[in-house]
Amino acid sequence: MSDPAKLPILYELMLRIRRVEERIADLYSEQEMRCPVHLCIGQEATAAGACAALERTDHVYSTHRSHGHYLGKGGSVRAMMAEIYGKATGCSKGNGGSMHLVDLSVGYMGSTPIVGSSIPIGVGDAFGAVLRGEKRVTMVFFGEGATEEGVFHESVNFAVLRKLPVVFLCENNLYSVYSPMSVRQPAGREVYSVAQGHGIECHQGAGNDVAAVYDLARKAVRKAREGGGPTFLELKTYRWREHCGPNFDNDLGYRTVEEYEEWRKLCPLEAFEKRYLASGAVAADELRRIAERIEREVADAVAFAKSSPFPQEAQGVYAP
Ligand SMILES: Cc1ncc(C[n+]2csc(CCOP(=O)(O)OP(=O)(O)O)c2C)c(N)n1
Ligand SMILES: [Mg+2]
Repeated sequence: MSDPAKLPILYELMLRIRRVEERIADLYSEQEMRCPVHLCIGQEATAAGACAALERTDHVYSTHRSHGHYLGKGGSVRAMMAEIYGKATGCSKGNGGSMHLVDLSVGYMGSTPIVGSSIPIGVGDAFGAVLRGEKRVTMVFFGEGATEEGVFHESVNFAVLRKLPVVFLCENNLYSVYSPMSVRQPAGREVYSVAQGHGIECHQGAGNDVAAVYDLARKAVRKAREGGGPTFLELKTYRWREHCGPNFDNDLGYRTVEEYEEWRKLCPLEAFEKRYLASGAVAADELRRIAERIEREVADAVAFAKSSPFPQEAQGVYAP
């Protein structure tokens, strides 16, 4: 780990994502949240590690699986929860829901559920930053499924050609809905190797190791900021719950229980605690205080969301 002082914040970001999403899952059956939710439980380290390498003024683009990226970039727990409840106090004024979060004040430029669609928007944003002489870096999150879309290749090609300050961050959780890699891509071909064909610097890493993610992202962000151009990072991880919704779906048979259990053992939070408590890099007391603070935050956010009013009419999404 290149920056041990960052460890507590990495833990805090991961735990916040985990606990917020677990609360969403607990409350979902009340049917007060009327939007679909794509939970990233199990994948928290990619969002936390990558976003921690960014400045507040840097920009992030996200996908249908948006909560981790939003919270990682410093989005408000209250505003996200209220958005999922469809309330006027939500970060998208209650008109977006889980898949359309936005918070310009923290550089979270938006999430969209059309797979691959935010990639060219992020690249265009980076192009704009260069044209205006702004030192901003743009990080675009997407799943490995999005790399199967033409727009991904067009975007990477353009970013390489114009040496744009973009970090392409691919969260490879092995599945696109119920389809494993084996029915989508030739055996033995790594996702990053396809990106490499565009002449972009590529790295593959352990997506459940938050310190490893942070180190890879930090290098890529620094290079982008210094005018060195884009980087593609492929981070291997695994979603624990169903593709869409609060439940577990191992009974469906599209993946094996053995595979799930293997990845369950690679829990990013447990791995962090095991490693850094043992080494003395973080103190148990400090982690407990973080956990207590997050419990209070989550309870407060749910109460805030539930007690907030619904929007009067659908307005203000595109023009604040
Ligand atoms: C253009 C487009 N095609 C198909 C879908 C349906 N869809 C929604 S999420 C998803 C899976 C995407 O997989 P991946 O990019 O790996 O992200 P993950 O869900 O694994 O995080 C698909 C196919 C969509 N939303 N948009
Ligand atoms: Mg996937």
